[in-house]
Formats: sequence, structure tokens, C-alpha cells
Amino acid sequence: MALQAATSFLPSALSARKEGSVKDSAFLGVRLADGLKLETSALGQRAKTAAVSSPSVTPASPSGKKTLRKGTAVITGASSGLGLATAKALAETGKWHVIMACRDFLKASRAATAAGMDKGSYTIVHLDLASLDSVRQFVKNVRQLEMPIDVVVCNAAVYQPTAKEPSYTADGFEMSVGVNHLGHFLLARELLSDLQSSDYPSKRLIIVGSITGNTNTLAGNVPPKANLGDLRGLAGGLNGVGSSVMIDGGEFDGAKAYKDSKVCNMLTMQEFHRRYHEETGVTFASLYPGCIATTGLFREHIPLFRLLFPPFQKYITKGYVSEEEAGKRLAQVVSDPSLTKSGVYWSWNKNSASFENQLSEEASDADKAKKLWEISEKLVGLA
Ligand code: LMG
Ligand code: NDP
Ligand code: PMR
Repeated sequence: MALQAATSFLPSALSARKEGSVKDSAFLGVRLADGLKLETSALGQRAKTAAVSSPSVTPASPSGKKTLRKGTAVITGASSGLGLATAKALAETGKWHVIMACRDFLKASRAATAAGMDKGSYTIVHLDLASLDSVRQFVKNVRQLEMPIDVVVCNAAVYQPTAKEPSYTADGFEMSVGVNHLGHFLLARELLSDLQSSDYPSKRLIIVGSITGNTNTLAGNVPPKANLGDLRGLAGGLNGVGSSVMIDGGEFDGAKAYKDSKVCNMLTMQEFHRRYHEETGVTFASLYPGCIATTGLFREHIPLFRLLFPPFQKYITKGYVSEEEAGKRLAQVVSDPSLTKSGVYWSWNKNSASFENQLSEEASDADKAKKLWEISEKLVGLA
């Protein structure tokens, strides 16, 4: 029974890869068993967590002190970089259980182990944001865990600065906007009701934004600049068939598509705030955690860039931040009692103190946010 449930969390990539070479299958045979073992223990943990999941404040401690139950945070793209560092930072407090929503189950499980995360502090659930079906399946699977969902962090992203031609998600959207914005848009919309029904004192939906999408900064003025235009390409479905693959209707540019997707992330957070903050009490926020120049985000950039970018950010712009420090920053946005304000975009100064930052004119345009919301909900099948 537990095993049967566990297999439903296995990545679809696994079943596809089972048809690979003999060597491949043998390799998978070992890893698959590992995956099952891990998920089984994770399911055991689920029962434990479910048992203490309600109410949010447990009064029965021997000292008579009221203790907050463990919070549960879903983090997309927790298999590397910022997502992994945040998962680790939260898990280490002992106050959070992390649901690592990842497209590559084995990579995620290895990453969590290598990061030294306690096995009982996380559950890996498969999520491929490049497929709306996978997003819907993820929502079903995560509900089956019967854990409350107290915080959702939309962190995963792809960046394709060197791609000459666009690539597409399973639903035919240009990849960067499809994964970074549309996949997360559907996920966040679906999980809003779960957040709303959580009894945790501070429920939050966090979306990772970036300075490079904000044209009111130097970094946001490095070409190509973000610009959603009148959203004509998005309205056409971003599919390259009878419509542009770029939101503004222009020619494909992978770096611009990424920056545009970050503008969408920041606009989405604000539109959530306007539509749902009062009604649900959920805090909606975005952030720029600093330039984490060493993460996998730059995996498709040319080797020279990957070599020079970290020292450039460390010694010239001074915008560099380590994965560990950035993880602490995002963990703060997830859990710090002082960061409950909704509708804001957080940044940090050199002493690592958080402050509410100003978004660019486009990234704070309420009409654009509304239009983006309405087009996006049609594209993901919600309207
Ligand atoms: C586009 O190019 C790409 O076409 C696209 O594919 C995508 O990648 C997109 O935004 C992403 O970028 C844009 C970019 C390419 O072009 C520009 O930005 C135009 C300006 C180009 C200028 C390049 C000169 C680089 C040298 C600058 C060094 C100093 C600048 C100082 C500025 C600060 C002033 C206070 O640009 C690049 O690819 C540049 C690569 C960025 C890395 C720059 C590395 C600089 C070298 C620094 C060495 C660091 C060593 C530090 C050690 C210090 C020890 C004390
Ligand atoms: P990484 O590449 O290290 O992490 C990205 C994560 O997203 C990985 O776990 C990756 O999975 C996952 N991911 C990619 N595609 C999908 C998909 N289709 N479905 C599910 N997960 C997916 O980059 P960062 O840690 O740097 O990026 C994290 C966030 O931080 C992004 O939102 C990025 O825009 C933002 N950011 C980063 C900055 C930086 O300087 N690095 C600066 C500002 C913002 P896998 O491990 O399987 O590849
Ligand atoms: Mg940038 C002045 C400060 C600053 C900061 C904080 C960043 C962050 N960058 C700055 C300046 C510059 N960058 C300057 C002056 C240049 C020209 C040399 C420059 C170039 C540059 C490139 C080519 N920067 C880049 C790239 C990328 O490919 C990265 C990118 O745009 O990804 C979308 C990037 C970034 N610079 C940043 C940050 C945070 C990034 C990457 C990550 C992101 O936005 O998510």
C-alpha cells in the first residue's frame, strides 16, 4: 500500500528512461530502489506529521508553554541553488518540514543527502513545471500527503541565454515563460485554497523575482531588457505557430524571455495580493535574494561567462551573495515573524538586513498585472 502510493510520486522521467540502454536500466534499478526506500520513509514521516498537524498551537507541553507546530513549506526547484539552500536552512531550524517539489527525483534526493538534511525533515514530490498535467498531478499528490500547506515558494527557473531557437513545454509554451511563470501560476492558483485552509498563524505565497527584470536598476538595463509590451505574444499562446514565442511579440531571445518571466513573477505576486490578501489572510511577496553567481541557473551560459561572472559580481558590482546566505534570506521571507507584510518585494542591503524595495514601473503596473493574470488563466485552463 505504502509502496503503491510511493510509486505515484516517482518522476515521469523515470518511466521514460526505463526504456534506455541496459547500462542505464541497471543504474536505474539501483537508484529506483533507493528512491522507493526514501519515499517510503517519507510517507512514514507523513503519518507522524499529520498526527500533530492541528491545531496550529499545541498547548500540551509539560512546561505549560504554547508551542507552534511544525510548519510545512513547499519549495519548487529545491534540488539545487537557492531552493536547496532554503530547504536546508528551514529544515535545520527543526520548525519546518519541507516538501521539495522537483522534476528530477534522484537529483533531489542526492542533493538533500549531500546537504546533510535530516531524512525526516523533507519529502520529495515530483513536479515538472514544464507540463501543466504534472502540475495538476503534483497538487493531487501533495494533498494525499495529508500535511497542511502553510507556505508555498515558487523558486524553480530556467535560463537559456545561449539558445538560438526556442524550446517548448509539453503544452507548447516557450520554455522560460512556460516554466518560470505559467507553471508556477497554475501551481499557485491551485494551492491557494490549501494555504487558505491551513491554520498556521502566518501563511505565505512567495515568488522569487529578480533585479534583472527591474529596469529601474543598472542590472536591469543590461541588454536585452525586460519588456512585456502589450502582451500580444502571450495572448497568442507563445507557441511560435501563428504567434510569437515572446510575450511582447518580438523575435526569440532566451535572456529576454527569462527577464520577462521574472517581471511576470513579480506582477503575479502583486495581483494575488490585490485579489486575495484580504479574503484569505495569506501574505504574498516576492524578493531579489542577491546575485548568487554560482548556481545552476547559468549552466547554459558560455564557459567564459561562468568563469568571470562570480568574480565580476564579487569584486566589481559587489552584488554577489553565496547560496547559503541567499538561502537564509529566502528562509526569512518564509518564516520570519517580522516579514508578514503582503504585496511587497524584499531585497537586502550589504549588512544582510531586509528592506522593502521599489519595483520598476512595468513590474508594478497594476493594469498589466491584471491583463497578465487574465491571459495566464486562459492559457493554463483556469478560465
Ligand atoms: C547578452 O549580452 C547576451 O547577448 C545574451 O545572450 C544574454 O547572455 C544576456 O543579460 C544576459 O546578455 C549582454 C552583455 C554581454 O552585453 C553587455 O552587457 C554590453 C556591455 C558589454 C561590456 C562587456 C565588457 C565586460 C567588461 C566589464 C568589466 C567591467 C565593467 C565594470 C562595470 C561596472 C562599473 C562600475 O556582456 C557580457 O557577457 C559580459 C560578461 C560579464 C562578465 C564581465 C566580466 C568582467 C571581467 C571582470 C573580471 C573579474 C575579475 C575580478 C577580479 C578582481 C580582483 C580584484
Ligand atoms: P538553479 O538552476 O540552481 O535552480 C533552479 C531550480 O529549478 C533547479 O532545482 C531546477 O531543477 C529547477 N527547475 C528547472 N526547471 C524545472 C522544471 N521544469 N520543473 C521543476 N523544476 C525545475 O538556479 P537558482 O537557484 O539560481 O535559481 C532559483 C531562483 O532564483 C530562480 O527563480 C531564479 O530566477 C532566481 N534568482 C537567481 C539569481 C541568481 O543570481 N542565481 C538572482 C535572482 C533570482 P534541476 O535541479 O532538476 O535542474
Ligand atoms: Mg548583471 C550593478 C550591479 C549588477 C547586479 C546586482 C547584477 C546582477 N548585474 C549587475 C551589473 C552588470 N551585469 C553589468 C554592469 C554588466 C555588464 C558587464 C552585467 C552583465 C550581466 C550578464 C551578461 N549580468 C548578468 C548577465 C547574465 O547573463 C545574468 C542575467 O541577466 O541573467 C538573467 C546577469 C545577472 N546580473 C545580476 C544578476 C542577479 C544576474 C543573474 C540572475 C538573475 O537575474 O536571476
